[in-house]
Amino acid sequence: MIQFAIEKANRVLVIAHVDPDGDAIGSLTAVGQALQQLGKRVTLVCDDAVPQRFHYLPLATDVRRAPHTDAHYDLVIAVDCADESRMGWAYAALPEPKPTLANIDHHVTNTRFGAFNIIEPDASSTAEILCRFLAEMGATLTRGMADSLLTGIVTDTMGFRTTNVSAATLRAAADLVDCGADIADISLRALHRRPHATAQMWGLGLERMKLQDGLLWTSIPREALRRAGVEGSPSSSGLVNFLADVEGVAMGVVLSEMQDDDKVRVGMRAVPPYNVAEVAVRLGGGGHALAAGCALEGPLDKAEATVVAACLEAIRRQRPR
Ligand SMILES: [Mn+2]
Repeated sequence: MIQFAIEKANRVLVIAHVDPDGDAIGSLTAVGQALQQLGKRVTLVCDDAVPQRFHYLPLATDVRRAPHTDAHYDLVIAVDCADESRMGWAYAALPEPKPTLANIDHHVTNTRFGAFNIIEPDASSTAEILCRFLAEMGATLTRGMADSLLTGIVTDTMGFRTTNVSAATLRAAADLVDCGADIADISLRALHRRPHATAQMWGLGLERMKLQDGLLWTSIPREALRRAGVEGSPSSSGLVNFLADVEGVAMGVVLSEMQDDDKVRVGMRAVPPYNVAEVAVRLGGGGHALAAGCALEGPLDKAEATVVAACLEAIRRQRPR
């Protein structure tokens, strides 16, 4: 039982996935608050920095980029990670033998890599799973935890409009609002406000978009970002959602070169009945039927050719007759 493992543990390491989104950070900080309430020593880690727009969440500015090297952790909890590699160096760099690993996630592609696996593919978000699980752990819901969990639900459901939003999702969200979470404020900060760099990235992406047989995609070179003075690696998730919303589109894709390594980040969205999860998995990534992603080796034009061929093939095969 995972509850027993948590009860027994003194030091707990909680890891959110690389390139974190609102569900990753919301879940990470909610588990952190709950564990602190239970008297545990907690370290929260994510390989990549917490995006500025989530800094209003409790513990968000305490999230580290790497575990403490001198600490002995009794338990590792991965949140919102579809497979082991999504935890990045935070887990890979832990010395052997590694601590017991618990895996809490809602991705249908989850590889069940933990000793404990709480995987609910029907849940809208990892945060939705945690609404129940944190109570089972013995934690009492606080305003801060409610803000974290509602941020996870609101962002992963794009404001309660994805196909996996159920009555259970809305009931869980209602409980969080009852506990004081401000849904309008969270929606504005976590979903709609975006940095200027992100708007610049959209500009570069929209300028380069191409349409073929129901696939609308764009590919953004590192050099273009640099010329435009864009700092860091702005999230492309808003742009890829926008592409998939265009009339007549079956799949939207954004490829972007990372600023700090040679990888090409690929975000994919599908419009029902199309499915991008299988394309992402085939390319070494993962995700959901309607939202998935992967990271490919460069150069950018080679990655683009691979992704475009895989998506066009999937669209042909999945097209309803
Ligand atoms: Mn998620």
